Amino acid sequence: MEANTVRIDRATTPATIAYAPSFNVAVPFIDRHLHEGRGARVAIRTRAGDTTYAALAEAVNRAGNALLAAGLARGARVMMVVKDCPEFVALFFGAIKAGLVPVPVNTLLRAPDYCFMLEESAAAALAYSPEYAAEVEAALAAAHHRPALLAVVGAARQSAPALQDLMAKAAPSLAPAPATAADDCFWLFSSGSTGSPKAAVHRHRDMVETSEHYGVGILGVSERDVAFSAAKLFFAYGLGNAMTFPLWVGGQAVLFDGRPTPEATFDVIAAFRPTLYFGVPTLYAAQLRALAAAPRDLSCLRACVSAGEALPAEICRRWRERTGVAILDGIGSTEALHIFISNRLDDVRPGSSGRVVPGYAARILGEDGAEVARGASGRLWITGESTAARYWHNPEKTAATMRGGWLDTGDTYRKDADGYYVYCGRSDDMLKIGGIWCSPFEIEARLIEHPKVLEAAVVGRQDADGLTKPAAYVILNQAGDAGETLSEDLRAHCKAGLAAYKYPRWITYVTELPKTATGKIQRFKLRAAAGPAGA
Ligand code: 3UK
Repeated sequence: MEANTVRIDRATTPATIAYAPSFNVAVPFIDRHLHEGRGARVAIRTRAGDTTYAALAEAVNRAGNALLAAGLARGARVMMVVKDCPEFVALFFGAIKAGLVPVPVNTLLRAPDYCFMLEESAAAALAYSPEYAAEVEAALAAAHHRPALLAVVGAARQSAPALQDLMAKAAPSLAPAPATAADDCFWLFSSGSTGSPKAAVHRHRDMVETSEHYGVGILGVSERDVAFSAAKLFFAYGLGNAMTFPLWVGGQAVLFDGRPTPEATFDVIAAFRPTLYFGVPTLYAAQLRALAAAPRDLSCLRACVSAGEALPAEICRRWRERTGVAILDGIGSTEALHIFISNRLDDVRPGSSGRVVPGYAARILGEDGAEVARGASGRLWITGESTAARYWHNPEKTAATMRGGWLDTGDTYRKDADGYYVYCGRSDDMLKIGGIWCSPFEIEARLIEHPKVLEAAVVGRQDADGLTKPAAYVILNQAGDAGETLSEDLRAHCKAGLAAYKYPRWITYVTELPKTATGKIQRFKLRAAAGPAGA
């Protein structure tokens, strides 16, 4: 096979995918479209204008050359704190084409998070959008590691040149660095309940596998599709939705750099008329409320997708009733790269994650490690060709989570009599808030930093939409300080020190916390006390 090509046979289920022995994935995602005559076609649309496939391919080359010009060596990491924009795509694929490893990270984080990620990745380059300069530059000042290259995606700053200027000076053509389908390609950080985030190391083939098995196989994405994802590109979910899927089939991506409020997402849909829309349950719930107040025309959509956390059956039903379009709930993960169990266009079962996506296999294991009987719940393990090879520099976590090609999701699931998978909760204390990972330990640590707080415990509680949000139980140094004024202060304190979505929605003042003999907080007791819904 010719270098950097992939042969797909869609007559089989799942599709059969064969890679050339020499394979750099930037070529089939970007350059292939020029050979297939799509150069003049629009690849990316934004409020600022359109980018054709030809312009994108050149931007990819220029970004790759700009990184190489700074002396970056093969395999060096390029950390990206970049909003959704065409330069994100140029940097991501430019790095890959140049033999470097892009590491896009959550743009909602704070300086200490970025400081850790800089040191953990020993990033040789760091690119950031000016919107995040305060947190990123504070992280740079604190970090024990300094990238060789800093670049601002936008106007130059005192501390860093503009990526666009570096790209303008760089050569417009770039030969793909030699690689294979199984070589390291990019990283994505994933949070754990304790300790620091860990970087899942993905391979060149992983984006091809997700695009074929879920993108083409389940969604039927094609050249005619226009994809819009409210979930940003730095999430594995958004990366697939609005970058890899459309670019795989020669379709169009709509990139929106603002905050995905219901109004803003509806305005984007009205302006660009996407065929595919990707959201998270919290946003669908808010959008339903907005639609009840003022109807919007969503007739351009042929499918909606939800992931990140379980979609309550009621939201799924109400969305279809109101819009006429189904929401396909599916479960994916950073480690698997995208969705591996999903509902289908012609088969939506509200309250279920659907069935296994062809190309993946799933097992539900009991405490004894054996598969449970049909209908019983257990721990969900999955396998497929898109799963991360390992966590960076973390052999213990890798060994515990990735075994013989199987991945421990950490989720409890049951499979019903018809083969549909039903989510039953996490096997650990981790929370998903608006589809984004959130560790209760992190919120507790922040609360305890407040001078009035002695101890704190955080658990998930369901709101009126059936969606999980953090609830805090707090012991004060002086019980008399309790009250709504302090609660407001504690929420502000959390928003300032943590990614804003992590603040506790409910604060209850208590005089003791349930603990084990060894002093560990018994979160299950607090969860039981909190109960579901409302309050
Ligand atoms: C939870 C769900 C119930 C579940 C993701 C689509 O969410 C993604 O990746 P993350 O690494 O989190 C993975 C964990 O999130 N989860 C995700 N989707 C669902 N739980 N129903 C769902 N539909 O705990 C899972 O283990 O942030 C989602 C595509 C790519 C992704 N990375």
